[in-house]
Amino acid sequence: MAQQSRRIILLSCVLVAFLLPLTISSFSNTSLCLSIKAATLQRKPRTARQTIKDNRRKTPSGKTPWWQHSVFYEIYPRSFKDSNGDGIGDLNGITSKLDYLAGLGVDAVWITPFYPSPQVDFGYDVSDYENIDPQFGTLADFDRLVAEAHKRRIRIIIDYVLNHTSDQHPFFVASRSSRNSPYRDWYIWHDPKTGSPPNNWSSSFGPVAWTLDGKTNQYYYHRFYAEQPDLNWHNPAVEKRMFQTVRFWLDRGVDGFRLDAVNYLFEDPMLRDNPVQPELRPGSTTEHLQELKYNRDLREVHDVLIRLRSFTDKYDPNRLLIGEAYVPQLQEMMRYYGPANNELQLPFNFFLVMGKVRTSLDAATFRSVINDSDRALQGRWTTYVLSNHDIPRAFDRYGDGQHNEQIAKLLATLLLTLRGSPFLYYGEEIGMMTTEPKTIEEVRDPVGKRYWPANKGRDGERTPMQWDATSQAGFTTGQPWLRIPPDAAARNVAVQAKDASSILSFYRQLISLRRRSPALLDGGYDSIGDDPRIFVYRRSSPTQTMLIALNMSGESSNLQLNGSGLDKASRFRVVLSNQRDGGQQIVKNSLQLAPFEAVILDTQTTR
Ligand SMILES: [Ca+2]
Ligand SMILES: [Ca+2]
Repeated sequence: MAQQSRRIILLSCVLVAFLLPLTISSFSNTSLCLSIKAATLQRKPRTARQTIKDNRRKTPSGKTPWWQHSVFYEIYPRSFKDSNGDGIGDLNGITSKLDYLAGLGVDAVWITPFYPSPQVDFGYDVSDYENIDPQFGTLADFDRLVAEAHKRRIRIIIDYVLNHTSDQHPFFVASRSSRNSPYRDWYIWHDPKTGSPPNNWSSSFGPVAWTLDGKTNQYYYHRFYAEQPDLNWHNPAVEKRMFQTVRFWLDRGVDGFRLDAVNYLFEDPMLRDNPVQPELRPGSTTEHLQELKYNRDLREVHDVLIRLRSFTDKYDPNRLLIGEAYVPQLQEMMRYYGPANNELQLPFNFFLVMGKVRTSLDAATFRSVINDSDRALQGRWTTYVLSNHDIPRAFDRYGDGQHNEQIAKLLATLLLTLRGSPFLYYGEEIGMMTTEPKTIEEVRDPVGKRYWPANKGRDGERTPMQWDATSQAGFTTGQPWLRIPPDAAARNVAVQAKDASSILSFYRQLISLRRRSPALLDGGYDSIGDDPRIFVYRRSSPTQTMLIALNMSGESSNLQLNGSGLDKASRFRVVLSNQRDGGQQIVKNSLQLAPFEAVILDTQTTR
């Protein structure tokens, strides 16, 4: 669950706050009978049987970690491929498509949560961290997925929700059963303040972050839904137990973790009120009515991340930690690398999906955001993301309705040639569109059900993968959990695989080019010039220089190649373009770019 979408729904939270109180039903009191897995966890022997051998490349500066050369691909498992006809995608479905992913050139797959869950927040409310929800398969299916992926040199990243559990997790069931429960202090409980919540903290999902539990007459804290109580990370037992789960999955061969909402792990123990700043920004919604001074990005978060990194490094330094922390400033993102680069290897960089650049295909805006990002990084490695399970697809956000195919290829060029690891979102490679539900009856995302019609939820960007032109797009033989988008008969993998000019073929060419280009893999980044229509940048390694020019306008525009400190090379070879045949054309001085043309020029061979 991403903070960005949490922000999006805030307005609707305000709207419905008075109509639909976020109360929770009372749960059964049989909690003491439940077994707590903490005490019974069996540690599996550590094994390297499933890991991929270190395949780091040599670079002049030494070995480069695998994730720095990897193309990542996010899979929303519910929507990728259904293997058993129940209409819901599953782990065996993913396994059946590994050859496709290998053919595309994907190096690592991030799978969003598949754990047992009441699905209040579609899997981000976990009721058992060491199992698979039956609708997605079994642990044996997971092991097979890892083994088959590794055979194809594809790494597996799983989602890990550290901030909160489901309210049906045995830890919370025990915690709420009694003030004297040994698990009471695993969550954040507090007495009412003269009949009111303990402080003014708001929830991302609307309005109040505290819910009163009638049985014990105390409030518990939940940054998100009331059904997602926050764990108390001040309690060392919580950290110990959650790290055990990390080991559980490392032992199963996972190559890394994407840590959900990781900047919310800690709260001020004194529970001080957040400063209220109604003027914080125009159009403010509940979250922005207060500065999250006492419940976001606290120093203690970094202490845990240092210990977690040490934990995974000790296990195997090739395992990766990626963190989801939507933060408003680049400087805050930088803190997640750690004071000695000893926290996350890859804090997510969301600055291409925040603010003006999120919807505006504009050269000056992209140049500014990417330059700022590159400056702040000071050489550290980053990620770039244009779409994910919480954000309407880039295809629609930037498409002008006339040149969408070319724009999709231009965006692909950007994503795969920047200095950072690209994260593709499933279906992006065929230009899948955001298809919102038309009626509330069609809505499946709990967010959309709760806040319709002010917020239609995130079903639109989670529609089933479009594999072929059959009636259910090859996604399922049954009834799909979400309607297949109407364009699936024409826009699908099977059709595009046969078409050399398709978006899919373009992604394949780009990924293949990136794989064999030292400049695109490891080179430095410099933005060039200030053309209002063409975003130009250079990627340079000691042995190769590539020039990337993206015409982000609907007008034909002239790219000046000489002068302007562009490059000393006088001749350039067009390696790849979304609108002309690459590979042969040699250009000098200048190049006329078609509307939304993207070109990659090689200056290596023509010096
Ligand atoms: Ca299924
Ligand atoms: Ca928390």
